[in-house]
Amino acid sequence: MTASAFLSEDKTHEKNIEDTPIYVSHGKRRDYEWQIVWRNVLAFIYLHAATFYGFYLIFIGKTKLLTIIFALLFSAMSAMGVTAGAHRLWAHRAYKARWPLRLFLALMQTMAFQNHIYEWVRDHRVHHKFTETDADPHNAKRGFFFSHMGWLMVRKHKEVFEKGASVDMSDLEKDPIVMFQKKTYLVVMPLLCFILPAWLPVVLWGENPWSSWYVGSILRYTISLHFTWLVNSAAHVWGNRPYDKNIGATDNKTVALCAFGEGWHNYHHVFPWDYKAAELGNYSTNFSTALIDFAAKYGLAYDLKTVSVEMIRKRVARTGDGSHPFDKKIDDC
Ligand code: ST9
Ligand code: ZN
Ligand code: ZN
Repeated sequence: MTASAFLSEDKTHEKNIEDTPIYVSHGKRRDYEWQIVWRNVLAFIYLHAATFYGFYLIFIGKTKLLTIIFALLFSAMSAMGVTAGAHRLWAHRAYKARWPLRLFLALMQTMAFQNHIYEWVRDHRVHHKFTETDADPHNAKRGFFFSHMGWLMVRKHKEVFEKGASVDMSDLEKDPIVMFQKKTYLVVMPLLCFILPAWLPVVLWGENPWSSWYVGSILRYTISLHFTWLVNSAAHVWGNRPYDKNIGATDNKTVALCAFGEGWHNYHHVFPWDYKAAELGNYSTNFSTALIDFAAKYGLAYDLKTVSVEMIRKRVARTGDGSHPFDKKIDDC
């Protein structure tokens, strides 16, 4: 049989190719070809080169200890804005917060420059609703690099827009603090995320401007981004699945430590409304819970939602991978 005869006989195959908008070409899906956003690529190249220079300034002793401590504290505060604020409060409504706490968290979240709350929450809700599908903005099925940071350097998959439109954002539209942050973000964010941390060390303890910029601003920001991104990459690959072995998200203690309690990601995907975003562990692996509990003590946070032990036990027995302490107790009997 000649090749042309073979093709003419294989009508179904031809039809499938024509009818299917997404096809495999040289082992790659066409709709996965990256439409690179060079502005972001260049920004990330600068951030990483400048971060290495920041490390160099530390290693050659050109940076004051106070600046390093300041960078750590600044990272921790901005992380709280993301974890306790954008994530647990605004994306998942896992607790309620009075306006002074919401204002504080919105300021901290602005210091973190991970997009304004509205955009952050929209992407995150879409991630939960369509996890590891084409509609997930950082679909872990597209590889570690894509889910870690690659997704911020390319145009989004069309399914993110199409299916993402079904996500209800009306609660955020009713929050004046969120909408004010959205409106003023392009002015306030650079001031809080880059200018303030570069300026304070210079005026407060006479740091040289180079160290202040490269360590206080840039290095601090880049490391915080990577720690956050680990939740989308590492905690969708490595770790245990004590609550649901059928999903990609994992419980990963290292990520929990780096991301202020957000690494218990298998639990979080199964019970996203729990304000602790974890079942086990203590404050040392979950600073964000410590902050919410502290705020609750003073009435600033309230209606904290969590999950009953019974419900967790049932879920572990039904879909867990056997790594939960409950399973170990059963084994011991
Ligand atoms: C960053 C975010 O790093 C990190 C998030 C991590 C989340 C982790 C979660 C885990 C828990 C928390 C852990 C915290 C730990 C903290 C520890 C710290 C020590 N649904 O986006 P556009 C529509 S950001 C529905 O421009 P393109 C919408 O109409 C880093 N609709 O798409 C939109 O218009 P508008 C810094 C959606 O053109 C329109 O499409 N930031 C959705 O494809 C266009 O949207 C950057 O690097 C949706 N989900 O561009 C900037 N999405 O907004 C990166 C979009 O007007 N971003 N639409 O309503 C960009 O430059 C672009 O977004 C792009 C895509 C190039 C990536
Ligand atoms: Zn996830
Ligand atoms: Zn979440």
